[in-house]
Amino acid sequence: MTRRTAIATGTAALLARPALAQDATVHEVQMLNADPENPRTRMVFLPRVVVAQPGDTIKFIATDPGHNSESIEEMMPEGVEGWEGDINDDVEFVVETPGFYGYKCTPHNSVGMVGLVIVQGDGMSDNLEAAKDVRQRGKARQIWDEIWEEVDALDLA
Ligand SMILES: [Cu+2]
Repeated sequence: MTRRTAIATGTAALLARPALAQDATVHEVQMLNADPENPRTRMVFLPRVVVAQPGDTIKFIATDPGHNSESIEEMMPEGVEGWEGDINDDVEFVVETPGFYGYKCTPHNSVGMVGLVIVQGDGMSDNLEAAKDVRQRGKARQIWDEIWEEVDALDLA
């Protein structure tokens, strides 16, 4: 039993917290050397676009070796510090703030191993233009163009 659970037991005011945690979703994103459905597409996060709610967890899984997940500083909602996973390690991040969260695999950014988490809620679009305006290079630029097209096609209202 965790300390928080122990404290919450029998304390009515704190019982809302475990209930919230129960509703939260864990979104798994695999770090892969190739897309299983399209093996010619190398170095991918799968799925590369995740739509989440505040309180959800994004779990990056080191399915294949040689990858990590690191948030892109200029592509975080205001006030969000982000995350930096080590190579070959799973990393989890709990999203609290609505907005657009761009991230990359540090060694494979230039070959387009990037992804996006969208957290719905008030103020969601506040950093959308700023995230889109970040200058991308190489294959990453092409992949971000595809991702933003995907975002435009989603009904996120
Ligand atoms: Cu990688």
